[in-house]
Amino acid sequence: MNQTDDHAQYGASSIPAGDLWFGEYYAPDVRFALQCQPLARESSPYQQIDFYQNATFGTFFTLNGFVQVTARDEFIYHDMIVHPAMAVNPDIRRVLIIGGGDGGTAREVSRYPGVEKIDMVEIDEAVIRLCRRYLPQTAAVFDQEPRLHLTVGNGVDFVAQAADGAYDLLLVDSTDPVGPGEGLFTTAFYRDCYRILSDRGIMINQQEGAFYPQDRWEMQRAHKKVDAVFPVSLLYGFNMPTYASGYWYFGFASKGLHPLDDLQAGAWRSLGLQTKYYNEDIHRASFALPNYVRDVLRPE
Ligand code: AG3
Repeated sequence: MNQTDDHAQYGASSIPAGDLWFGEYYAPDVRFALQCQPLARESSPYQQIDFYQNATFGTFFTLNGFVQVTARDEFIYHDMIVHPAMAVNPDIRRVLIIGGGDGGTAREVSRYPGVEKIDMVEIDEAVIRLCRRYLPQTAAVFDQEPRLHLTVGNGVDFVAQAADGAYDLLLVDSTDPVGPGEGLFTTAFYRDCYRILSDRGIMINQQEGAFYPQDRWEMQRAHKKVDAVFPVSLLYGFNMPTYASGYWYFGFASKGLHPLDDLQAGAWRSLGLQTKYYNEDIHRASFALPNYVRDVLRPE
């Protein structure tokens, strides 16, 4: 199980201070661990939520024992979920974020003056509430951004009810396809995503890792389904120190726009946004996939 070591549950009096470790299993015999101070634990109707503090990575939280956000490396994930699509279509005005209850994705979208509305649907109010309290670095946007409309609800239903062509950009900032994130990895959901996007619309979705068997299998399943619905469907990767193997992927899907052929590098540069991970070279390079990842995606 992915959680704080059994022998080191917080609150247990026998634990010497400073010797508590959060561990996440990447495989039955492989575990990544962070020394931690517990900050909060809550079981919501959807998942178990834990917040911790680590000296190197700062505040971090896990859902069902899987690391979601750390203060130290969240900039990489949030740069990469937002900026590549914005650089391909600088005319994006209407954005829908599904999941992303920590606020990091909304924060990056909110940096674009041309964006007119940011709708966001997060299923778990507890994630939003706890991030507001413990992770203002990502969650402050909820109290600062007038273009943001936050709905606590089911993203699958929201997308099913949205009008055709209602959005220019969909950002699916989900957990893994087990638990509340499951419905966000189905063909029916991707069909609705296609339908509610404008002709120049883009969908970016969290698409797992390729190294460990469980992640690889989930990536393969997700990619197959997106690929069956969208004419353009590619993967791009980024270095994520606190996710399994240190490398993670997003899917780039669209009705026609190509992430490299249609890159508007000059237009994006002229916005003058300061980014700590994303740049034009990273944009291009992130779509280059190692052979073992290509093999994962190749239709049998
Ligand atoms: N969303 C979850 C990314 C996948 C985490 N999975 C894992 N560690 N196995 C992160 C939310 C950031 N806004």
